[in-house]
Amino acid sequence: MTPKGQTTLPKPAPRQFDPDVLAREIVERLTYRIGKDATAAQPHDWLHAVILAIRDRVIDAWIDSTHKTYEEQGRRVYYLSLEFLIGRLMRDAASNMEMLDDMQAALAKLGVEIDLIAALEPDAALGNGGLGRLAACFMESMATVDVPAYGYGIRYVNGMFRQEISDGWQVELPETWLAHGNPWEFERREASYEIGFGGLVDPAEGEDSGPHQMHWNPTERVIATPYDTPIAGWRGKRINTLRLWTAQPIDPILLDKFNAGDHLGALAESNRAEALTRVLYPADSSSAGQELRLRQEYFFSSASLQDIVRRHLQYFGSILTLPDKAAIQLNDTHPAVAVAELMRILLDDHGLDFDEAWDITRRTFSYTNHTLLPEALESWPVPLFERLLPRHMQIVYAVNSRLLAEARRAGGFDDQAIGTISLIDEGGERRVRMGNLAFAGSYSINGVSALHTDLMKETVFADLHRLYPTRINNKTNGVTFRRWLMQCNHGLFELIREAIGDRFMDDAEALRDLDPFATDSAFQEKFLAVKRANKVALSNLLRQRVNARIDPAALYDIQIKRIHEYKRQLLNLVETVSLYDQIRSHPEKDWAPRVKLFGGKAASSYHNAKLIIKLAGDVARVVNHDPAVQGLLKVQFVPNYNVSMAEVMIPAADLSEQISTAGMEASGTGNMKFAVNGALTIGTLDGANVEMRDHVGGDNIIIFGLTAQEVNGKRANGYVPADVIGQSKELRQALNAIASGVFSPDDPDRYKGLIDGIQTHDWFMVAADFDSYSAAQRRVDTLWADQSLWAQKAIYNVARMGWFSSDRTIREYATQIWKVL
Ligand code: 26Q
Repeated sequence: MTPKGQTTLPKPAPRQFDPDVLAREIVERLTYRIGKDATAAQPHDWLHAVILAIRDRVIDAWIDSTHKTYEEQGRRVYYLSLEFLIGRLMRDAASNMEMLDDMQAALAKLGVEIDLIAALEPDAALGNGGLGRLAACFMESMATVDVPAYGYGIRYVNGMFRQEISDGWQVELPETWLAHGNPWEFERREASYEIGFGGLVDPAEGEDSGPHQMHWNPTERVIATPYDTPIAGWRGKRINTLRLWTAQPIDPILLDKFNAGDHLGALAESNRAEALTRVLYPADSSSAGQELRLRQEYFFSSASLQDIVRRHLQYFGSILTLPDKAAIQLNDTHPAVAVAELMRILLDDHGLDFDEAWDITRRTFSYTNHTLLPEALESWPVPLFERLLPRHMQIVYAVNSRLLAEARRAGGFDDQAIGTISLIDEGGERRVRMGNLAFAGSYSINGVSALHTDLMKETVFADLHRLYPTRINNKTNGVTFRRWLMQCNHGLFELIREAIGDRFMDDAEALRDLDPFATDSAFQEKFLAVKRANKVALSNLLRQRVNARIDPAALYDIQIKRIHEYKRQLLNLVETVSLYDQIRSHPEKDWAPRVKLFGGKAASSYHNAKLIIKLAGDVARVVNHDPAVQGLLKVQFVPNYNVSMAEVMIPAADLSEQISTAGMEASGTGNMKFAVNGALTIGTLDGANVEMRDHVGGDNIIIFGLTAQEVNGKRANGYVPADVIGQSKELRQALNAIASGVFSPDDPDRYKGLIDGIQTHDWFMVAADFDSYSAAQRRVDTLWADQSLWAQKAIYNVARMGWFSSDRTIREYATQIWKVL
């Protein structure tokens, strides 16, 4: 590579921003890259050509960013995540490069409709839900606030499955997002690494080998090859890299086996390697402990660590300065094995002594926790861990003995406390606790909302927190306002600009300037008109997709997120059934016309979640066919909810359902997206809802239900759901209707088990919160009748949500954890 400043090659001419120039660039790419002329081009070809035209401009800025990072010689951030839920990139990149309007004009000159081709871009759905989407928002915000950062992950061939609904049941189908190629990515074969599994460990030989230096001889080796995607920050200020690894067999045809006639054996080896990066594991109700998942975690952690160390040595020469130049953020425990991998590299490859290696490791890593659910905390059976990663198992034991000795020295930790601090869970089958490993190996451990962070200190990490009281800190989540306001809600974006100018485009907190407009009736009307247009757009899409007819005049009440019992789609459905009952009993009351929309995927093995989807469809069928509630209540399950669907549904929402059992949703981020788009939230005091209430004001959010503390108290003090059910006629009727087969005449017992769970233990407090939720919904009805007041509250939400920009979150990480700004 030619170092900067000594280049003798001519630089490309600076690109112009002009529709005519752009149109020419698009046609050039169509001709010379795709090999077609404008008359032969199919819509997909146009999309490809447009992406290449945008990409080339991104690349100019990418190269500049790389030079800048190099010259600054500063600390870099490495964001390790098994998930990046990016969605589409075309509009995002064009908008951030400030060429979206010109692109639209250029395409118009060519007779191509930008919206039509934009819809052809597949979603990059390399994630399950909130955690993966947060990583995507963070990548964009890190580029925006000028943090030199690399995202590291896996290039899954099959990301999140496509959900079809067949006879009301979820069916999972593979999504082939790479079928037409991926014009955003660059293969970097020169940056490949070898990754080992299994085998034996011997003491290292050689005179100057340290006592901790070992030689690991894996039986199985695969190659990790990266694909780089540029991520453009707002106004193209900085372009960072998302580096995703793919697995390949060492020798694609294993010549010796092949020559020996064992063709199948050779292919089996190759399939085994490629299987590593084939599928994204679904977030399940529990961490199942699948061997392939641990292989994925190690594969990507090792490749990323080798890459980070290689880059560090290339730039800075000495491994000892790694913590000054690299901040590695672990997105949950999924990459926690990286802690042991860095130790292995320091001990075995660089010959450091143990304390020195541990000191470097603990100054390099920081860890974000995203869940308190005990069943979702990752742990691996010791025998599996040991067989796959024998050297790492030794390191875990060695770290553990020091950790426990430290706790004993500190005093105040009885055997039980020592047991919870240990990296090994000794209750039953011995398991490696990845949360404790990540905690022990990090200088910072953060939760994702104020409440969640407090609960971390009191529950899962109580004893580790006592031992290391300064490590846990809070970083409340945020979302990127470029994608989740400016791009997805063009109408609202323009309305805001017209009112308060452009400042909010660079500083989301400037949305506050909108506050005085909340009580301005002319502005309220414009706001409602924008909302109405967004509802019409959603209505049209749903007519086209699922042949649903939903009236844009009705209140759009939306719950979209992964299907999980703690998120309580079931509470919403039980309330829907109860409302249906009440409307039929009292048709004379002036009910607010409502459309209840549900969307979300269930993990394929999560029985109750799949049953909840089926129930939504069953309730929809009955309600939507009953003339008694025509025009007053409609229910629709929207299939295959994904990032692109969210971009249409969120701007169209009047009411956002954020109704998890208090204490169980770490943060939520959909809650934030709805509120900045002018929906009112009906929600519990859970996750970031608590802080949203503080920001938008208690009058502008509808809060109901038990607090986390009350949930805890009830669970501890022998809560009897039957008592609550006995006291609520509405609840009793709704539960009985569902359990007795009113909505499932073809299989009357279908929901017996589901409802039985509420009647017997009600772990998720559906019965306990029902009356409070139902009353809150009736307050919503009353408020809806006053459209001016409704608009006022909605506008206050838009004006006061600026703090929830992921730019703010990233600045906090950058200044308080990574120390890079
Ligand atoms: C673990 C082991 C094996 C297989 C899969 C998994 C796995 C995968 C994904 C476990 C969990 C996840 C995803 C978790 C997640 O999305 N958590 C959400 O993170 C958001 C961002 O912080 C929060 O807003 C949500 O509250 C939290 O639920």
